[in-house]
Amino acid sequence: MKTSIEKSLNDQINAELYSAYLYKSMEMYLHSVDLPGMANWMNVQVQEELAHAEGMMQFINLRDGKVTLAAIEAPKTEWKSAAEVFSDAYDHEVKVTGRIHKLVDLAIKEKDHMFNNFLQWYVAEQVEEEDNSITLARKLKRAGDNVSLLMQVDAECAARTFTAPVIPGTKVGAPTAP
Ligand code: OFO
Repeated sequence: MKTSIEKSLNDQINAELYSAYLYKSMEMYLHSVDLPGMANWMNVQVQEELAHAEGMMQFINLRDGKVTLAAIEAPKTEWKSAAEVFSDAYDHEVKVTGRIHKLVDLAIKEKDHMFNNFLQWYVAEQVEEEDNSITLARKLKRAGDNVSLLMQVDAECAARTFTAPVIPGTKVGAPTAP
């Protein structure tokens, strides 16, 4: 794998781990304001982000590259409301989408078709990542200070469970051999 690709993918691993760290911080904030369902939703999101990073690490290893872990930036720790949390999550996902698209541009520039093919799962995943957070951000904005509506959204979020995503070409989410 070319050095430029190895470096950019290592940077993206750091960004995915930062996403996990940011969502963990959001989870802790939501616990602190007694919204355990939304905290659960964020906990699932943390696990998703770790799976995204793991898939990239496995891809680098498969291509005989080297994963180099770097410091993870400290996340924001306070928000004004749950609505602000999910609105921030959406803005963050839009940024991540932009980063993934830049990686695709690099794969095309370097004519690395394996890398491009690998990235397409992440391109598709970002549609869901953006939609999940904007849907909740909108619901919470509509709920405003209405406690019963807020509790309704919290109950919905409590039902979210983690299923490891299946990332093609990696062992992430792959069924274990009998
Ligand atoms: Fe890894 O997709 Fe969210 O950040």
